[in-house]
Amino acid sequence: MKWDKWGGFNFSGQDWQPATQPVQFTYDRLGQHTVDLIVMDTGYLMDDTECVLEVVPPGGNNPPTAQLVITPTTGTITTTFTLDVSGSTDDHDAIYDLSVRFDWTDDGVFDTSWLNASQTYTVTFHDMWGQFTVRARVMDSGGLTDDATQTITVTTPYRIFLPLATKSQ
Ligand SMILES: [Ca+2]
Ligand SMILES: [Ca+2]
Repeated sequence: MKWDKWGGFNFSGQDWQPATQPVQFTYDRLGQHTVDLIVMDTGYLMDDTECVLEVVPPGGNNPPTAQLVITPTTGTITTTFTLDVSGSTDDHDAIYDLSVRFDWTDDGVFDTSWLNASQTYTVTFHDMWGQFTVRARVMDSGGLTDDATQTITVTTPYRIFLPLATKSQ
């Protein structure tokens, strides 16, 4: 039996130990950690499994406070908007331990995967214009979240003429 407390299925350098022997791990990082286990029988057949544990600070984990800054707040369909959530805070996690995902038009469907909150991201609205609410969801290492939104205005650099049908009487 071998254990990997960091969840990488990396058992190198470990000796097989009897399955009856308990093991103890100490973590120096808060948050969720995956623990892997591989078991071998006397016939050298193996199986593995994993589970997730969470290390919480004394007093428990509190959700982060999300902050979203978009520059500029008004642009055209060729404008590159820069999104910055690095002002978000958490009681125990540093900014690079926080994750963020964006819903560009606040339609309830997030448009990105989880990204590192310490970096800035950009978006361009090529084929949509109007006023949008951009939603950023910030998640701490314990899986707790907070949302921040900002409204931006995207205009077309040219006028749109809708086809006009007149009905003859
Ligand atoms: Ca927290
Ligand atoms: Ca969306």
